Amino acid sequence: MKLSFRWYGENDKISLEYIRQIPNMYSVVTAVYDTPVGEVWSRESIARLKKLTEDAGLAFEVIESLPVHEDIKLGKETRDRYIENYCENIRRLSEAGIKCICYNFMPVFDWTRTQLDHVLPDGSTSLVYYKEQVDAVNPMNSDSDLTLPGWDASYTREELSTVVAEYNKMTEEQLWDNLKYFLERVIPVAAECDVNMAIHEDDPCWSIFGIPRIITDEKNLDRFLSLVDDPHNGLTFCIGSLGCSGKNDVVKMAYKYAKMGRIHFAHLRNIQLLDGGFEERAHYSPCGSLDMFEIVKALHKGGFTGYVRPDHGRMIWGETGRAGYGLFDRALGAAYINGLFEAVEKMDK
Ligand SMILES: [Mn+2]
Repeated sequence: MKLSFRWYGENDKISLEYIRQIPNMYSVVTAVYDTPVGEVWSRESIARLKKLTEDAGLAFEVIESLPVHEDIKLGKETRDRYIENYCENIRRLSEAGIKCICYNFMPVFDWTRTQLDHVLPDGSTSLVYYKEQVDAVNPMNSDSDLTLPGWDASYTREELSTVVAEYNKMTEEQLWDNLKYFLERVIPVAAECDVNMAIHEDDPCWSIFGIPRIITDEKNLDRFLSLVDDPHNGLTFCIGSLGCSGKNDVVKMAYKYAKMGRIHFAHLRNIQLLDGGFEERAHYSPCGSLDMFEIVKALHKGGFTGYVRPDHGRMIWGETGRAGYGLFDRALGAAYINGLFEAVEKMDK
């Protein structure tokens, strides 16, 4: 496995120097943040990221994310222009040495949580999702003061209502059609450039506000992989996203998709399942509902050799900053991930 760490570019308060000091750190996972969604990333911006990263002694091989414009997900007539831009971004990133691109196909909301600083019993804080709080929010009601922390602030309340209404009219099958249309045009370009596309599961892995969500479980991941049956059409296997449904057998899926050679990137994080939702927890298995050892063992047994990053961490030791993306707890997670991989690899010998 190639250990990596998400870095939000030059505005990230966590320096590349600090990231490099985490044992076994191989690469950063980053993106161009100066360009609106759907437009082509400039070669200068890509080159700058590459130079900063490589000068710090880290590899520049993974992008998270290359976002998909809403018109593509909605299947609008304007989508072809955005898909052409998307393909151009793949070509440019490939020229710069990128080997893996993470993206998602979640309508509007991306990841959703109800609170970003929930205090855990040990005084650390983490992101949580309580279903009853989500159910109390109506994004269609423009008078409502209620809002959720992950919402895209670039939408006004009215714009949000409009786009949610558009998705409310859409069936899951239509969203599948739009995803297929996108993949059929993008994957051949990725294959030509030898870049692995890695879709991130919906987080959480169920429908919210009546909006379709499809990258949610084993049946749908099977369907996704068969839409374009090419190894470049693969997964970001995010165990925290899949694991928020107790119905997903994450250990089984880890082995199955690794064996198929379709996991290009793994997000490792632990969550505690609750009756009405979940809480993000420390990475160590006993702190949550996921058996991290069994998951890593399954990935290894399946022949996984891709990129791994500690996904969200808690805020600990007084650190402040971007929720889920502090240095300390993610570094602890990285050290734990190193230990698990070392153990399963040596047990094999
Ligand atoms: Mn993830």
